[in-house]
Amino acid sequence: MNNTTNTNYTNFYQVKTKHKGLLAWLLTTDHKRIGIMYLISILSFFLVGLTFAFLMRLEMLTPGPTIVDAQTYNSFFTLHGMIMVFLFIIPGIPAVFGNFFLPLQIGAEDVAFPRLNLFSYHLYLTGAFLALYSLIFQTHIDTGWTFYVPYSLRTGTDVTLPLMAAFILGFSSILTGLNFVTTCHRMRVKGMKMFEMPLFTWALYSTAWIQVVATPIIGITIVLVLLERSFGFGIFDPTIGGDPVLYQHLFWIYSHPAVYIMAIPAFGVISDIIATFSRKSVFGYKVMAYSTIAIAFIGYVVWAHHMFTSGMSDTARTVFSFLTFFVAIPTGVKVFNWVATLWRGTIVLSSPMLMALSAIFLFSIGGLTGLHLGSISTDIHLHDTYFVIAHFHYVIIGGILSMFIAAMHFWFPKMFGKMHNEKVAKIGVVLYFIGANVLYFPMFIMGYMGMPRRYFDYLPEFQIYHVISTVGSWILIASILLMFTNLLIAIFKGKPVGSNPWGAKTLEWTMPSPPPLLNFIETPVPSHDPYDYHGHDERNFEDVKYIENKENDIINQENS
Ligand code: HEM
Ligand SMILES: [Cu+2]
Repeated sequence: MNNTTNTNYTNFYQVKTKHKGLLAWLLTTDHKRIGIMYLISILSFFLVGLTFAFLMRLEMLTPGPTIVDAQTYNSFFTLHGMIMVFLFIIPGIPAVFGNFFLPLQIGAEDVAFPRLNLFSYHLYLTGAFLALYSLIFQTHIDTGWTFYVPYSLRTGTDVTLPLMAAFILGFSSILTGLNFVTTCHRMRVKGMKMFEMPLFTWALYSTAWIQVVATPIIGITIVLVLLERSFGFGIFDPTIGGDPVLYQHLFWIYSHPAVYIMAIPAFGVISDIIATFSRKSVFGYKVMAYSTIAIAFIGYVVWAHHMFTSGMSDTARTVFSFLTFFVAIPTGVKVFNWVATLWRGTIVLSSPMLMALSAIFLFSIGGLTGLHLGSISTDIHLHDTYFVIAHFHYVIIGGILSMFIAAMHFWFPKMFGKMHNEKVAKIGVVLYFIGANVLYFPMFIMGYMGMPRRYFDYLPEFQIYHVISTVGSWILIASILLMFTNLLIAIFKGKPVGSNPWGAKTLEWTMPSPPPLLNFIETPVPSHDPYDYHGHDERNFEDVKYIENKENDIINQENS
């Protein structure tokens, strides 16, 4: 393999379009640039959400007011939850790494609808700025990220702008989903079958269907809340004949499938990383692809497990409890097949691999404690306590944010043509693992003892757990900032690398780093095993003269 440096051809950073400077980015239709723009935007909002997380944990160091009053604390968890869910983790892996790598993994020159893709990003930015405007200039929303009625109909804080922001962000998600479904069906290189796409691509495909089918429901629900607030139609408000439980059904009919919009892409990243650093193809590839689809499907029919204390009938609760246990089967298949892939593999403990291994462990704790909440008898005791907070943060921090960070480290050399300091990255991963457990495990105990969520005050017997948890939040946040800083430094000072520093075997690693503007100058030859691409194409990209001429032709066409 000839690891040429990346100076011999036009990579997508160097493209000369009719626009200059910032406009060359904001008006680009290149999927790689759109991926990078999402990365910058999403990480900026993640840091805002993280700041609220830090402040919340600081407040919880002592009973009663520590740094803020109760009303401000209500806004902290609402803004933290809203920003983290709608501006970070739902767009998350698909918007950044899906945009950058989906076409590269299937041998395509771009997504099916490049201009629509740019429009989706502009919608994301519009929604984000609406949320930011409300954050800076309006009285901070205090309803919780679930915007439950009737309180969200009555609160004097600003609900309208955050709801409109969520509505617009929903459209960005739907259009991205539409783009990715069509891209997987229509843009695969000639001869590549659906069951020859890597599992990350399968994960994006399944997620895209949830984005398209589930997101409109939260859109409608938000419109109904805004109409009810303005005109009092009596849809949700019980004092005028409305039904607040109807709102909960509509909200969770979207928001439970939405947790799979968050989780499934992370599963795809785990599969590609485990295969790369076990030096093996994924065990049970086809079953893994089917289990991704199965999780997406079953995820539609479990939503009411969030409402076991809402007064539902026993029959309905039993059905939803059973279906919730059912979704554990395809999820268990994934964990089993990841471990089976490791079995007798040649394990390389790189930072992405270390994070993937920690994710399998932490996510399993999150998943298994989901069964405590899925069984009616224990859920009645644990609902709305810190046990729930611990459960979904073990899933989110343990299995999803961790994989967003692992994806940043794994694909960094491909995106930027440079390598980061792996030693610092590994220290970051270990601190992340320790911080996450010290922060969230005490919350399981507090929840079992009855500590309610969303309370800014508590009884003295909970203080020791809150103190430990807050110290954990400092370790976790420090680890995240360490890893981000390490990568930021590497963008400017990292050691240049060739096309495949990890020795990975999916298609994107056969091309130069960063990739050429046009992606594939030579049409790649599809491989039956998506994790066995090294034999084929690599040499084509060394034909620099040919690449440059071809590119200049196209750039001139574009500028003419
Ligand atoms: C990394 C550091 C983080 C820390 C220290 C943290 C801490 C917390 C705490 C303490 C609460 C409970 C507040 C309460 O009920 O009193 C909370 C709620 C929440 N967190 Fe996090 N969190 C973090 C990251 C995240 C991420 C990455 C996400 C999602 C992507 C997230 C989503 C949520 C949501 C949805 C809530 C519920 C908010 C509500 O009750 O309305 N968190 N977080
Ligand atoms: Cu759920």
